[in-house]
Amino acid sequence: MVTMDKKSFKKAYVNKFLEMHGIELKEGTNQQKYEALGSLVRDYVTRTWLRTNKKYNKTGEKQVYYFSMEFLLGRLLGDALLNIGIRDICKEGLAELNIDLQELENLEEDQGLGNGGLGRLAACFLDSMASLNIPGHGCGIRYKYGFFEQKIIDGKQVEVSDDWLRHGNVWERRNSNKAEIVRFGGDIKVEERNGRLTFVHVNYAPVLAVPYDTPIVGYKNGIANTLRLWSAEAVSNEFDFSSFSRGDFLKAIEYKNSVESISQVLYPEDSFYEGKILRLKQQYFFVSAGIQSIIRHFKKHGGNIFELDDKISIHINDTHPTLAIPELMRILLDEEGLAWEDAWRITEKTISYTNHTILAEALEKWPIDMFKSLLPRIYMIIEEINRRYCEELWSKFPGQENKISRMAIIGNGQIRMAPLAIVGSHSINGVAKLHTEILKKKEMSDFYYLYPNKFNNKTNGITHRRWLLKSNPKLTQLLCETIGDGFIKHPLDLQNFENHLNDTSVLDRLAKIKFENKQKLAKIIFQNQNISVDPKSIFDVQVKRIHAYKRQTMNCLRIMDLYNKLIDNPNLDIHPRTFIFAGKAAPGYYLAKNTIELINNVADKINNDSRVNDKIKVVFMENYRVSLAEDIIPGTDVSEQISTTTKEASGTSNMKFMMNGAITVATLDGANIEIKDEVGDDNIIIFGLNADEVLNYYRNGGYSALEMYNNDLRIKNVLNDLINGKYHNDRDRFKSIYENLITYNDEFFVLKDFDSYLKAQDKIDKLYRNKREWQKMCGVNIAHSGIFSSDRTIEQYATGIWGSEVLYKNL
Ligand code: 26V
Repeated sequence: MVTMDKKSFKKAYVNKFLEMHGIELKEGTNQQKYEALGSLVRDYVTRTWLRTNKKYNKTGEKQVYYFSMEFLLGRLLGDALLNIGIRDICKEGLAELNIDLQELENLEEDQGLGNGGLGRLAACFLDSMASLNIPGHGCGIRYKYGFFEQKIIDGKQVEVSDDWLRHGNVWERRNSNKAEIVRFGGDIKVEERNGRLTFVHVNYAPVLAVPYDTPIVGYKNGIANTLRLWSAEAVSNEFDFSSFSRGDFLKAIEYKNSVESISQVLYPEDSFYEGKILRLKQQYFFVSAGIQSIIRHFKKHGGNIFELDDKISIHINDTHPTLAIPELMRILLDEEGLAWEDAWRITEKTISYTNHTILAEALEKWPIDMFKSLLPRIYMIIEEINRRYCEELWSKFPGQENKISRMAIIGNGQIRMAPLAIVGSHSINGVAKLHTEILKKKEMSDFYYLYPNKFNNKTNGITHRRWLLKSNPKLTQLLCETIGDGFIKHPLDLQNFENHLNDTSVLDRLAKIKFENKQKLAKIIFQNQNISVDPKSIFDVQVKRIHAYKRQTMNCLRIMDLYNKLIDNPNLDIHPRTFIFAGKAAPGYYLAKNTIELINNVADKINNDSRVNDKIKVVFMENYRVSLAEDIIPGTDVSEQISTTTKEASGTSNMKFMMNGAITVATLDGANIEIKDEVGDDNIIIFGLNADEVLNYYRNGGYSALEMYNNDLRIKNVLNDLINGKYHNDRDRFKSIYENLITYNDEFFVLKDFDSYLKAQDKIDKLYRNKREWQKMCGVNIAHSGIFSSDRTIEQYATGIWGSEVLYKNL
C-alpha cells in the first residue's frame, strides 16, 4: 500500500514525464503519458517488491511456484493502481492535469500470453496469492508474440500476430544476471566417480534462459510477488559449445534462430494436441530454467536439500509443465548426488498437479524417438520412474497386463504425460465438483484406485478485484454503500447484500447501474463493429473460445429459429434482445472457424432486415481478450453457459457474469452446478441433458440426430437454412456444420438439447418482463458470488495442497 496525496502524486507525475520524454506534459502524446504513468507506478511497486523479497529471504517461509505455459494477465496498470490503493488519487490528479485515466489505461497492450480459461485462471491465482500474503510466484514463458489478434474480414476470422512488446513493457525487469543454461540433445556418458555411477551430459546444444520478472501486487497489503517469464537466447560467442564448429557463420545464425524460436510464439491451440517438437522444447525450456533457478536460490539462502519439500511447493498447471518431475529428479540425482529413493520422496512431496480437461484430444503424449534425442537424460529418468512404477503395478495387479499397459507412463512408442504427472505428484485436483468426480470415476479411475488419497477437488475462482472492483466500479460503489467495504477483503460478506433486496431504492440503483454499463457496452459495439444496439433490449452474451463442445452453434441455431418465428409472426410478443458473441477459434480448427462465419452471416442478414430489427440484433465482437471481457461482462443481462454436460471442466466466465449480476442459462456442467447450488433453482435457468444421460448415450448409444431432425419442424427448418442459400450464396458454405449435426450424429447433443434450450430462453423472456423479480434475481446472484472469489480457491490450495500458512485469514 502506498500512501500519498494528490498533490505529491501530481508533482511526481509531471517530473516523471519530463524526465522520461524531455518535453512538457502538454506537448506529449497519450502514449507518452501512459508510459510515464506506468513507469511511475512501477517505481512505487518496486519498493514494495524489494521489501517483500527481503522479508521472504529473512523468514524462510515456504515458497510456492505456479508453473504454467500460460499467464493471461491482460492489462496491469489499472490493477496495480487499485491494489496499491492510489487509483482515486491518480484519477483525480490526472483529471486536474486534463488527462483522462481511462484513456491512458486503454492504451496499454493486453498481456495475452494465454489461450483462455487455463491461462486466465493462472493470472487470477497470482492476484489472490499476493493478496492473501502467500509467497506464491509464477513461472512461465515470455512469448515474443502472444495469442493472435483476431480480425473479422468478410465474416471470417483472420489471424494477425500479436506484437505486444512493440512499445516496450514497463512492468517487466530483465534479469540477465539470473540467466540459466538449458541443455538440449547430445549424449549421456556414464562414469564412475567415487564408487558411484554418474551421468554426464556431453555434446549438448545449450540455450540461455533469461528471466523477465514482473511484480504481482497484493491488495493494499504491501506485498509484491514475482511472475518470472523466461526468454530463450543464444549463448554468447564466448561460450565454448561443441555442437558446431567455430567460425561457421551460417550454422551459427541457424543455431541462433532455432534457439530464439523457442520463446517466439504461444501455441494458439487449446484442445487439440499435436506432438510438435517446438512445443516440447518450450516445455522443457521453462521448466528446466525455473527449477534450476529455484534450487539455486534455495541453496544460496542456506536451504538444506533434504528439506526442500518443507520449503518449496511446485504446482503444475495441467500436464504442460510435467517435465518438472524428471527435471527435479535430475538435479537431485546428478547435481546434488542424492540416492534415488530420497530424490523421489522429495520430488513427489514437492510437486502437485491440476487437471483442466477431460477431452481426449488434449492429452499430451510424446513419441519416444523425438523425446529421447531431444532430452536424453530426462528420458533415462522417466524410463526408471516407469520401471519402478510398473513394478508396483505388477505387485498390486498381478496378471492384469491390459490394465498395467493402460496405466504405464511409457507405452505404444509414446511417453504419456498425465500418468507421469499423477505418479510424480502428491496431489491431483480437478477444477469443479463434477469434473473431479468424472476424473475419479471415469477418466482416471485406475489411478484413483491406486492412489485414492492423492485426488481432490478445488473448484475454480476468479479475482473479484479485477472482475468486480476494477471492471464494475458503479456496482462496487453500491455494494460499499449498502453492505460496507468488508467484502473486498472477505468476499463471502457479499451475502449481506441479500438483506437489501427488498429495498426498492437499491433495486432501482441496481437496474440503473446495469443500464449504464449496457450503454457503455453499446457505445463500444458501435465503435468497434459499427452496429447500433438498444441498451433497453436484453443483452444475451456468449463469450469464450469457439469450440464444438461449448455449442455456439446451438445458440446460433436458436437465433435462426427466432428469426423464422418473427418473420412468420411479426407480432410475436417478445422483449427485444441483442445477441452478443465473441471468441477466437484455433487457426487450424475448421469447424470452429466455420461457426464464426455462420454467426457473422446470420448477424448480417438479421441486422439488415427491417422487419425484425426492433426485436433482435446479432453482434460478433472482434478480438475477444481480457480487456474486452472487462467491458462486456458488467453490461450483460444473460450469461450463456451451454456446454454439453461433462465437457466443460469448470468454466470461469460463468462466475464473472454472476458476480456482475447476470442471470445464467446453463447446463448442469462444470461449476454451473455449484453456481446453482449457491443461488438456488429460482435464480438460474437450467436446461438440457444431465451428466448421467450424456454418459449413458456415450457408453450405450441410442441417440439419433436424424430422428430429432425428422420430428421437430423447427430443427428441420434451421438445419435446412444452413444449406439452402439463406445465409450464404454458396450453399456448401456451412455444410461442415450441417454434416456434423446430421451425418456424424451430433456428437455434442445440440439437437437433443434444442427444445429444452428454447424453453429456457422463453423463461428468460418472461422473467425479464417482471422487472422487480429480475432485479432481485440479479441481486441474489451478486450476493452469492463471493464463494467464487479465487481467494477462496487459493486458500484451499494453500491449506489443502501446498501446506503454506495463510497469514491473512480472509474467509
Ligand atoms: C491444452 C492444450 C492441448 C494441447 C495443445 C496445447 C494446449 C494448450 C492449452 C491447453 C489447455 C486446455 C485446457 C483448458 O484451458 N481448460 C479450461 O480450464 C479452465 C480453468 O480450469 C476451465 O475453467 C475450463 O472449463 C477448461 O476448459
